[in-house]
Amino acid sequence: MSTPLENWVEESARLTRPSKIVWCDGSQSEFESLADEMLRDGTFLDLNPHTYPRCYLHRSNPNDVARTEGLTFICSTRKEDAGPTNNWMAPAEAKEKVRPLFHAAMKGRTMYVVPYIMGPANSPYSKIGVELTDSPYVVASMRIMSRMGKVALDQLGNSADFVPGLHSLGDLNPERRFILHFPEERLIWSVGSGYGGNALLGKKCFALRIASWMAREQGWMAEHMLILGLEDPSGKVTYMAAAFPSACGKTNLAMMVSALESQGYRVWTVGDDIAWMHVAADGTLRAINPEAGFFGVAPGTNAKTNPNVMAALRHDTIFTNVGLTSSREPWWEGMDANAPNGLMDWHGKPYSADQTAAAHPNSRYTVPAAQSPSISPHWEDPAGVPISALIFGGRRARVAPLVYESRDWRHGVFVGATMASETTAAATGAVGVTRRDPMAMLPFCGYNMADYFGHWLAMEPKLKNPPKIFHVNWFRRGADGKFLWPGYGENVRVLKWMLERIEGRTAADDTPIGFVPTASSLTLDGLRISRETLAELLRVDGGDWAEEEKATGEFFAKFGARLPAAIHHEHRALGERLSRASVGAR
Ligand code: OXD
Ligand code: MN
Repeated sequence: MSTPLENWVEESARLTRPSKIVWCDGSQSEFESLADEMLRDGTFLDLNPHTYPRCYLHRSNPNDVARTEGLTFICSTRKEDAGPTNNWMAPAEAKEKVRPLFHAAMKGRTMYVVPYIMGPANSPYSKIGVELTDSPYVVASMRIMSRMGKVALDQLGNSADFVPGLHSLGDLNPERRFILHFPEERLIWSVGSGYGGNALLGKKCFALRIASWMAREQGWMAEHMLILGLEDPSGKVTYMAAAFPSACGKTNLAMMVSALESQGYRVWTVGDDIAWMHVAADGTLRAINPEAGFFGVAPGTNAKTNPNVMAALRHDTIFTNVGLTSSREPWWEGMDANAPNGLMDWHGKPYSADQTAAAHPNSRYTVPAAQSPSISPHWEDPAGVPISALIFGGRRARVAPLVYESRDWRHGVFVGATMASETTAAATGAVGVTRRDPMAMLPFCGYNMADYFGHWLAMEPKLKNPPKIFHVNWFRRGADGKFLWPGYGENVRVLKWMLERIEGRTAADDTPIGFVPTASSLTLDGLRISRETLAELLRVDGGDWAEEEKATGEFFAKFGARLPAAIHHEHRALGERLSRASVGAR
């Protein structure tokens, strides 16, 4: 008798017609033979074996360098279940349209069967997926990003309890590229792209889009959040999870080297992108990192912005679309001041200084999480880590202060739902376009976001001590357009304030938007920051917030009657607090 997995592999092979089927075991020797094959056909280039042992460079097709949100669909039976912020296709229509693209797509190629676990092996919170792919680069990347191979197959046994994902590079033509999610069947189809977020199906497709749907049904949370532990001088570690839209420094925060290390405050990394959070029997919220590696943006990464990852990626790392130096080392903008002589760009052409970039702005490193010096001793704890704070953040030149604490869980959900980030013209410091990105889940929520807010609200009664919810903004600018806050390792000062709020040990001002630190409650010793700068960082501007309140109302209107009443209520309450404060100020 064949197993459900064998049946599906067979059915998919009938459709895609590979010349060979290989079941991956995840071993080092399997990886080495895949790497050799990729070195032979040019998919991989080897890097300097002395300075970057067992590291490879992959150059993708130039039309395939990023997630393609416009080609990403939620295929729920009812359109309203996908909601106004997702692309939608009816399941039957989607299959009819995309099945022909899979037809004989693997002819002359190998189909790899890639079983994987999202989450630590043997955790009750982990889940199994199986990806069928014709890309050896995807196989090699999945081996870093998940617990892949025999370990997953052993855990699965004969069960049908896995998320199937069918992936083919197709012809890499964006006209024939589709990333489809069938949440009711828990099925993923991806064709026409080899890029990480489109092709490593465990990551955004399963661990966020499909998992968010499952999490709502099953009463847990699948979030686009890093997880870190803040150690205090007594050795106690408090865990926090944080959601930021892209380009807000999530990986850097998760892997931060603390500026307060001499005072005994240190940051441990549990995860840099995704958190699966469950309510444990004791009523605490426990988080696991479903991934096993970091798929991080390379440009801007250097010894100052992220020393831990710079140390991690010196061996056993795959680089994608970065530059290559004459000594066969990876290079990208922001790694050091000047491009070295003899540099090749990400296309493999000699780099010249009048070019915009040697590395693609979305070039990446794929590195095992365990290689980071900051990795938490508990990062693979099957029970997860207990979460005491949830943090939302965005890039706001104005409006949001450095940090504030929500009044309670419900207000915190509202704060997450109103999250936004700006594109700024950095050179002039001009304020750019604000993109609403609730909980940083806009591109990743597998269902109607109004229901998603409802799900967040519904978690509260299940939690004995709901985590405090904070909002941060490292990106506020002064009148001269310059950033007011130094960021990076100094952000630990803000985490320390949160810790003291959690422990009820520090002061805050009660403002219309929530609790903002008093000027003396932040630990600022060793940091040169003027009283005026600090005041500006913490200022809640009535005019800016009145505009913000209006803009969030317009965003919420998209969801119509499906928006939970509690979100309306919080929106109204904010408006009332703001008008009371402005009357008081007159
Ligand atoms: C993202 C990523 O795009 O993590 O958010 O790659
Ligand atoms: Mn992400």
